[in-house]
Amino acid sequence: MTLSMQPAVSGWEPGLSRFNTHCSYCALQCALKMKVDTAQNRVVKVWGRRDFPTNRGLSCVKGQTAHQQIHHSDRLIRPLLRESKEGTFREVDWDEALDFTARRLQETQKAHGADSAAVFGGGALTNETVYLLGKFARVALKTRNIDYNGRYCMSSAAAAQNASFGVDRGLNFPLADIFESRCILLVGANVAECLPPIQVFLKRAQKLGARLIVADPRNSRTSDIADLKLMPKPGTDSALALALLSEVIAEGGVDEKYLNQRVGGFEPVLAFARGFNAAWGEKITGVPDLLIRQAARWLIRFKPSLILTGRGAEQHSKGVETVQSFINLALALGQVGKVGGGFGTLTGQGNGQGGREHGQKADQLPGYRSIENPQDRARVAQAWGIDEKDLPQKGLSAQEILQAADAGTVRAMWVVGSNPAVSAPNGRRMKNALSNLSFLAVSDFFFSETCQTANVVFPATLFAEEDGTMTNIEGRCVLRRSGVKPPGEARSDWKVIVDLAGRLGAGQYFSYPNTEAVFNELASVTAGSRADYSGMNYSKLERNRGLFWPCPDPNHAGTFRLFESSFFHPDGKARMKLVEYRESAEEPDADFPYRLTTGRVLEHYLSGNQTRRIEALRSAVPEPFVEVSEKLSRRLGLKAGHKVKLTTRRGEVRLSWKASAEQEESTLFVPFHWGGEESVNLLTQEALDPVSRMPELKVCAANLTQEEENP
Ligand SMILES: Nc1nc2c(c(=O)[nH]1)N[C@H]1C(S)=C(S)[C@@H](COP(=O)(O)OP(=O)(O)OC[C@H]3O[C@@H](n4cnc5c(=O)[nH]c(N)nc54)[C@H](O)[C@@H]3O)O[C@H]1N2
Ligand SMILES: Nc1nc2c(c(=O)[nH]1)N[C@H]1C(S)=C(S)[C@@H](COP(=O)(O)OP(=O)(O)OC[C@H]3O[C@@H](n4cnc5c(=O)[nH]c(N)nc54)[C@H](O)[C@@H]3O)O[C@H]1N2
Ligand code: SF4
Ligand SMILES: [Mo]
Repeated sequence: MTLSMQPAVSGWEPGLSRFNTHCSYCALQCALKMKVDTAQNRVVKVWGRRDFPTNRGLSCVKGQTAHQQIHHSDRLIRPLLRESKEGTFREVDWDEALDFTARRLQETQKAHGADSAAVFGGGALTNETVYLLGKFARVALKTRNIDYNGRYCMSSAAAAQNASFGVDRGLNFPLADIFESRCILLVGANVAECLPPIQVFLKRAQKLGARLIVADPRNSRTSDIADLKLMPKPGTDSALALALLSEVIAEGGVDEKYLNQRVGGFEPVLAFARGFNAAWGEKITGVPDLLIRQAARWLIRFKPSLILTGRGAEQHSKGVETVQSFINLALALGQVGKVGGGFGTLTGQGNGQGGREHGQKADQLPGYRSIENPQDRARVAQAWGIDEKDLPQKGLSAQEILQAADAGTVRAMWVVGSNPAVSAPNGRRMKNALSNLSFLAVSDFFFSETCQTANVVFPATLFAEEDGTMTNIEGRCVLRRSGVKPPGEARSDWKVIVDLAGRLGAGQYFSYPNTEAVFNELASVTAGSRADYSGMNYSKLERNRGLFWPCPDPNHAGTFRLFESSFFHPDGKARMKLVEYRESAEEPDADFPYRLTTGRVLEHYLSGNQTRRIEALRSAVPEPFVEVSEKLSRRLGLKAGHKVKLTTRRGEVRLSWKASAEQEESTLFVPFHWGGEESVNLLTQEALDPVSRMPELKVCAANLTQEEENP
């Protein structure tokens, strides 16, 4: 495979070359250029590419330091095999690690059935890896149990968009469309810290005349620039959406012509919403009725108006309903499909979008095909050269796989690109579940908390060490080029999949010279599907700065906007869904009077296994904290510099605290980027959304007390 290395920079910097790549972290997939000292195989400089339309030269502190991972002394460079119960490991060669893994997987499956082995993937993996991982689970391992960390991330938004629009592409339009918006409502999204270039774009949109409304129980860095702040109690967003819809109806803001032409099922939803108003909304959400009415008026008056949701609205046991209730609002306003208006959801992980399209989800086959649909099954089985009857059925979701490990029905697992020991809710039980497995293999480039319970650890390559494609927040598939050689014996995930498949006797289905060949197979398997990549190839992706799916033939330029003329349901219409407000799984009570919510800070990424190792990021935010409203901190007599004790029905954690001036008073916020005794997931709960199987990561009942001893 040729690298996109360019020749040494115009002669005056001998031994230096440059290559184009994309950031290792979030869904923006900021386009970066890296300068490499070729003799040392070292990246010496990084900058954002101005010619790339998604980030326009911007990048955040994580992207700017992402290359420090490459040369980090903590890199895993040889496979590790556990040699004792206490968790000591020895380095082994690849053959030993792979032979051992294949043998243990086979022994487990022989004794306990095919589904006793599970695969747990991630949204940071390339499309090629995700595609192969899904194929590996079904064809080589023959298990139905494969799922991924996107269950904790995009599953509610995805299920809601599928139900309402017939397809799920996080944003159904290019990001640059927000410059056309005149009103933007962000619900439970802190883009200033999580997707920082978007904060810059929002400011620009404001300069161009847009009003920004932010719904967040906290005073986030994003709400700092809001023209209107709504601070709902965690878990009450669907009531906010219903109150907004009722006010839009009362103000005459419903676009009836649009509804008649483009939407099905709206009459009962509008009739139901008429029974509510802003005063009811205030009772449930705590947002003053005046502000709810003002927000509704802005959404009507300042068009195009756009609604965007983030995990704050979605990571709930009613996440799907909540997203649907905001889609109802956007449809009633007649905005979905209009440039600068409508509805979208902000995908989080680097390949959170492609990761849910190409088959590592329990219910999905590549191209968003359904594993439960006979035609879809037949099509994919034929492409893979297997009998449809041999294709396993739908399996367990991510949290349910871990629960099955706890129960002893899943006994062997391979985790690729996830750190559930930190990121899964009800952490103590989940750690037990991982230790309960009779065999655990983990692929990572840094030794994670999940590796601690592994029997085998495979050293993986990093973003700049292997070519592959990622599908970004917009639905734009981009080619991420490599420009440095991996350290030691680190091996790309896709190669490890191929190696293991061979050892499991399925080598004939996994014969690829490089990732480009994998991509070409993926693209052809998706032909005719909803997420159709069949008109894409590596050189076309590179020439076009990525391509939006569907892209059904080689001459197709990609689909920038999905819903301009129709939706993806057979009648071409979107659907409204009647959503009644219901309470969260745990509401505050006398023992646990507050609402604990969780999320992120700018400097750290997810379970923190990557960013806690980068000095500039670690020192900026070295430890977790709980953010408390100023009022509550005074009421509780919290002492500056002293730790506090945060308790829920699942456990307790000691933390520093910070006061926040305006925060909704019942809300306590903790970032989740740390493991061990500092992990906020020791406190979170497992209540799952009935449709998406998303756990309720964004709210549970909690108590907070001052710790007596000094810090
Ligand atoms: N720096 C950084 N950036 C990241 C990531 C990271 O870990 N670190 N992760 C990436 C990933 S995978 C994701 S999914 C995205 C997540 O991006 P976001 O969804 O923006 O991130 P969160 O901080 O989880 O939550 C957003 C906001 O929701 C608010 N919130 C909490 N509960 C509720 C509620 O009930 N209702 C409402 N309306 N708001 C609520 C929180 O106060 C928080 O400010 O970020 C991506 N980018
Ligand atoms: N309380 C609480 N919990 C949450 C959330 C929350 O808001 N609150 N958010 C949830 C969300 S949205 C998400 S996305 C999940 C994420 O949860 P995790 O899946 O645990 O997230 P990461 O930390 O990205 O884990 C990825 C691991 O794989 C490694 N890795 C990264 N890229 C690759 C690769 O290409 N190959 C291999 N082999 N390894 C790789 C990293 O070093 C890291 O150890 O957390 C969820 N958990
Ligand atoms: S973390 Fe996200 S916003 Fe920051 S540089 Fe990387 S892709 Fe861009
Ligand atoms: Mo996520």
